[in-house]
Parts: sequence; C-alpha cells; structure tokens
Amino acid sequence: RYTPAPEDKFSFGLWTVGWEGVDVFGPASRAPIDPVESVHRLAELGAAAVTFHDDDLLPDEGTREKTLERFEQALSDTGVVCEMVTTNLFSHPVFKEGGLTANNRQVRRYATAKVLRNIDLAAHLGAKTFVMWGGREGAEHGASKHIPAALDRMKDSLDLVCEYVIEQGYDMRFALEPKPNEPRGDILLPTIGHALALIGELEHPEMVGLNPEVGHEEMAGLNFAHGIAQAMWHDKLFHVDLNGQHGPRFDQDLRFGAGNLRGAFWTVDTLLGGGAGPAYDGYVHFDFKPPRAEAADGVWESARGCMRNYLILRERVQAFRSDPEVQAACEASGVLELLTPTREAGEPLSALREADYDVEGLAERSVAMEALDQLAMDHLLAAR
Ligand code: GLT
Ligand code: MN
Ligand code: MN
Ligand code: MN
Repeated sequence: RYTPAPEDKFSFGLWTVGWEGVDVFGPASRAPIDPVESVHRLAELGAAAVTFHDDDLLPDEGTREKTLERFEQALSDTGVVCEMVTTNLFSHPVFKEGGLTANNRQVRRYATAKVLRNIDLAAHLGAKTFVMWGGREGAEHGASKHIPAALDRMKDSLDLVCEYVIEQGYDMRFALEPKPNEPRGDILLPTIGHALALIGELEHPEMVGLNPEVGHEEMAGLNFAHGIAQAMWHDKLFHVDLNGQHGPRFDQDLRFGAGNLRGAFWTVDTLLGGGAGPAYDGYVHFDFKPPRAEAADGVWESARGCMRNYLILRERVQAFRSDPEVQAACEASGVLELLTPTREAGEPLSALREADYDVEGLAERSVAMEALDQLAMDHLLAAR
C-alpha cells in the first residue's frame, strides 16, 4: 500500500535531495551528495525519473565528460529516466541583475548560449521538457527595469529557443515556471496567469507551456488547484512542481502534503481531472527542500514522504469522487448544471428578459455546498 510504481511517474530534481542547506543565515548543514547516489536512492524509493540544472550535475568543465558518463550509467543501471533539464541562470553573480532579461546585453547573450548548450544536453539525454524558471529576471526598484523591454527580451528568448529546437529537429517543449518574488524583490511572470498571457504573444505558442509550483502560487495568495485547472484548460500544463507551503511567506519548499493539506487534496483531485475533465498525464515532479535541520536520513525520508503523501491523497480523492453520496451532493449543489451553456444554441438574445426570472426565489435557493465540502473533509481525514 502506498508503494510508488514506475507508472506513477514520480520525478525529483537533483537539487532537491542534493540541497546542502545553505540559506541566507548560514552555510551548508549537509555534505554534498554524488548525483549517482541520488539516482540510485531515488530509484530504490520508487521514483521513475530525475531532472537537473547544468550546475547541479556538471558544475565543473574539467570533469564534465566523466560525470556525464557516470550519470548515464546510473540511469541505465536503475531504469530511471531523465525527463526534464533546466539551466541555472540564477546562482552565478554574473546573473545578479537577470539572465535573459538582464539590462546588460553581454549577460543576455552569455545566458542564451548557456541555455542552448543545455537544450542540446537535454535532447541527448532524451528529456522532452525544458523548464525555464527566471528567478533573477526581475527588479528591486521601480526605475531600474523597463518592464515592456524586459518582456520583449523574454519573448525574443522564447522565440529563439523554439526556433533552435525546430531547426535541430528535437522533440522538446518549454515550460515556464512562475514565481512572484525571491530571490528578486519582484520577479517577471509572477503567476500562472501572467505566464499564460505572455505565451499568447509568442511565435510558437504551441511549444511553450507551464511548470507551476504549489508554493509559488501560494506565496502570491493564490489557489494552486484553480491555477493548474486553468493551465489544463489552455492545454498548457506541460509539467508541475509539487511541494508544500504555509501561505504567503518565504518560499518554503516543504515536502508535498506538508503545509496546505487541503490545497494538496484539491491539487491531486485536479491533476486527476477533477471528477470530470481529462487528467494530467505528465511527470509528477517534486520540487522540495528537505529542511536544513535534517541529516542525511531525513533527506530520503522527506523524498519518500512526497510520494507517499501523493499516493495517500490520490486514494482519498478517488474515494471522494466514487462515493455515491458525493455524487448526490454534487447534484444537490448544482455543480453539473454549470456544464450547460447559458445560451441555447441559436437562441436570439431577445429571449433573455429579466422579467422571466424569479429573482427572490433564486436568491433563496439551497446550494448545499457546506455539505459537499464536509464530505471532502471526511474523505481527506479518512473519516468515511
Ligand atoms: C530553483 C527554484 C525552483 C525551480 C528550479 C528550476 S530552480 O531551485 O527554487 O523552484 O523549479 O530552475
Ligand atoms: Mn520559427
Ligand atoms: Mn519553490
Ligand atoms: Mn520549482
């Protein structure tokens, strides 16, 4: 029970279990982990895939070939695949004022070259998703960044990488990861909605989607399940970063299921199709940080907990959706009536007359939504 299987498509960033605990107030509290060990440990725990930034796996040009060889060997020994690759455009001080949208053009050209090299690496490893998190694309001051120009440069960069992937004949799509702030005071494309709007302006919008992260939307006070539901409605949920967060504060990157537990329940429900719609069928990627206080044992316990909580919540969601009382409660709440269009096909607008409706009666109607929500609570808490 609650044992991860390859079909669950669980995936982990090397930087998650590999986080050494460096934070703004102190240095590392844990030793570095060899990526080869991470692949083996994650495979033993039941993960199907791993992901990384260039700097996580290949920080050193001198040992690049050797490390890559060992990494590919670990993948083939374990059957773990590399499903996504991304580029670190945020750690090195050269990116202190941005990467693809830095004011300085040389920095932008260097950042672009770094991305292109990693697209080649991603294609070589068979990764079909390339995530772009613009952590340093932003500002602390009103006048320091001309936002329309920054958006122009972001669009140019995305058009350029799409053109490159088409030219090279790679099977790859891009997934933008929104975040409202941290490390910049204000980050460009702060939410799912901002990123979706930008995608509509691109030359190859079909190649660009989203990689939303639970904590990032919750930092902005938003409902993650609603956010990914809209991304799915636009066919833009290319990838997902699951973790936990306690409301608007610093980015906590807790293991999935910690923090906003009810939010996690609705997140899993939405990924499964919300009872009606099509389900998300991509990798279930965990982007968490084992708390700095933990030693090595806690790192793997934290990774295990992400998958276990997902599986528990999936079971609870399935029980909720298949409970006949829940279906009756949805009916009583009028949930399914929303599937009927407001206007009849071909109906003249003159057919809509205010006088036809019993406004007072409608105002007093029962919606029975507390009853429906309590059933969800009962299922979440395994009280049914
Ligand atoms: C960084 C960030 C994450 C992003 C990673 C992808 S980098 O760890 O905090 O949310 O998903 O670039
Ligand atoms: Mn083109
Ligand atoms: Mn985060
Ligand atoms: Mn993330």
